[in-house]
Amino acid sequence: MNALADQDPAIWHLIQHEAARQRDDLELIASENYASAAVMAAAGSCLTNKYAEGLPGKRYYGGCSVVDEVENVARDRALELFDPPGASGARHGLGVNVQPHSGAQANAAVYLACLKPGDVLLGLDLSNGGHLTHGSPANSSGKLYRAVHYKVDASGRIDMNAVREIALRERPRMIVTGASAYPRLWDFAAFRSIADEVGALLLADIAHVAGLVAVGLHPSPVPHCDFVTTTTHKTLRGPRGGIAMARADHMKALNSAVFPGSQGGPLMHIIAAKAVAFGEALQPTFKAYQQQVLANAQAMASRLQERGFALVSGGTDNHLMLMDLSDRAYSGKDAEDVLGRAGITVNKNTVPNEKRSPFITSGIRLGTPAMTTRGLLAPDAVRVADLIVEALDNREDADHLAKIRGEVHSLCALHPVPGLRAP
Ligand code: DSN
Repeated sequence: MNALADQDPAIWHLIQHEAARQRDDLELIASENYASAAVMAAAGSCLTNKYAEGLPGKRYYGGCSVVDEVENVARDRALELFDPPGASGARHGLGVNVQPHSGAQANAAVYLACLKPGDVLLGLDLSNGGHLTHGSPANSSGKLYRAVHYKVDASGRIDMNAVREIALRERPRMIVTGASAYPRLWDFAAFRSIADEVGALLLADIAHVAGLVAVGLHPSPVPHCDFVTTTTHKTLRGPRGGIAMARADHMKALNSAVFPGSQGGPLMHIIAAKAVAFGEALQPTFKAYQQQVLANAQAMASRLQERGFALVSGGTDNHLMLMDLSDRAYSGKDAEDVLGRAGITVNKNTVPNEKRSPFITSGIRLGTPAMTTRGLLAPDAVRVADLIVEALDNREDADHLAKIRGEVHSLCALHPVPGLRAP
């Protein structure tokens, strides 16, 4: 950082301000986390200088012997995490491409690998917790393919009978599981059975729950799916990025769809950082971390409900929850603003049967991965839930919000972010 401070103080100062924000405020955005200093060191390394189009051992540039090794380590560790040997010692034979720059790129590559324009894609509706890349008309997945959607039922859970009915009617070429805002477990075996019935391929986008899947705290899609994609930065706690995995018979098409199909040179510094993060996730401490992520989410969800707030689906099985503010006089956007003034960072989110625009919304999404990385425990999660309620109840009172912000900052100061140096 000294070189940056000397050469470009403007950017250096902005990075210091962002570091202070990340250190001082409480991060509850469910898709964010704090990468370790080791992950950030790899991401900030000289590997950023290297072009390496192609795959290890088969590149279009010279000088790739070192980055070949880096990419092989990343691939081996990813498979060790997501396709470890079972009780019999056998694996499911998955392949992995660690080059996608993001989860969206990973999904686009999967579609490119096995769909033709106009093919039917069935995914979870965006306003019911799905993701833009699962067939939203605003995304290439909804422009290139004929997207149809399943929704959650009145209880906020995916109704597999309804999914089957839609699949039988629409005959999708691909069914997509996964979400950005779904607090419950995915029944991948049930999706497999529907996919088989209609002759569809099955993709699991586990971007949100990848860390939980890696340690066995969420069912694994690997035995059931043709493709599995994930980001590497959410519960997995690595650098911003994506990976795409597939059964062996799809790997050639998937690799070509990543490069040259949809990307150019891989970001070797980020691939190195992914390898470091996968190495961290293979440590026993990572399972303890994920157990605490769940314990914190459950403590926070229970407390919010005790305090009279509705949660979509009535709780959570994973790292996130959705507060449903439909019955309140304020919107998700209002709540995001109020909590921001109290030092608590969240994002507004649509809820099922949303009546407001996606820019306003009737919900907020809360997640525990980042607060757990900084060492907060279940009693802290209960206190945070109380502070959220207190802030929302006193949303017009600037002094009260400032007082809550003080308590949030004190709590955060007691739990420094590993990887972010104190000022
Ligand atoms: N934007 C991510 C999230 O917040 O869930 C999904 O890509």
